[in-house]
Amino acid sequence: LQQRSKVLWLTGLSGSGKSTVAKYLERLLFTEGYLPQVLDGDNIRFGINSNLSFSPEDRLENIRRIAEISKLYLHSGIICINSFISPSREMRDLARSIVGAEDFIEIYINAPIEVCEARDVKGLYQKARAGLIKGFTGIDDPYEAPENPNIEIRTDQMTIEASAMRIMEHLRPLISL
Ligand code: GGZ
Repeated sequence: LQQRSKVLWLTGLSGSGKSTVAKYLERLLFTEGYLPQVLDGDNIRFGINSNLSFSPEDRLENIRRIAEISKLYLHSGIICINSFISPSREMRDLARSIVGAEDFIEIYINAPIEVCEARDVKGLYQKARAGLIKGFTGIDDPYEAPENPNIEIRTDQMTIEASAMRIMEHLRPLISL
């Protein structure tokens, strides 16, 4: 194996670009001969966590399980790229303590709420504004921005490619043997 492993934890609002950056970064890592794995709503919330809602308790349990899964990947040498809102510091601190702080890289995917709402890729902000979704992060549920992320990316000021490349540059010295 050509790599030391890490867990990359992407946090940010719905529509901030987390999953898109995660998938692009996965390709970059793969192209350079590393073994990455993206975890996001598509393979976790529709799979192992399909019994969880968006209540504060269930969001915490969502994050706890993802952190435990990430630890398994970490110990098998696979670079885990996680794309979850993880809206509170408590959740991200829990994830960090499960994974182990030395292997946990917190990445704030930051785009202003107005930008995320204007993108509204899945029409969820519109539904939240209309009251059809309750407790939507950034609308009627809080998002606590990281105070001291390892990396912060402004996706309203940078392309997806440039964002993924910045993360790659930060990561490369940490994972190459
Ligand atoms: C926030 C919600 C909600 C509520 C459904 N609040 O843009 P998306 O669709 O694909 O990303 C959002 C995703 C958030 O799931 P996470 O597992 O990342 O959340 S957390 O870390 O807080 O557990 C959105 C959709 O699910 N979604 N309802 N109420 N996002």
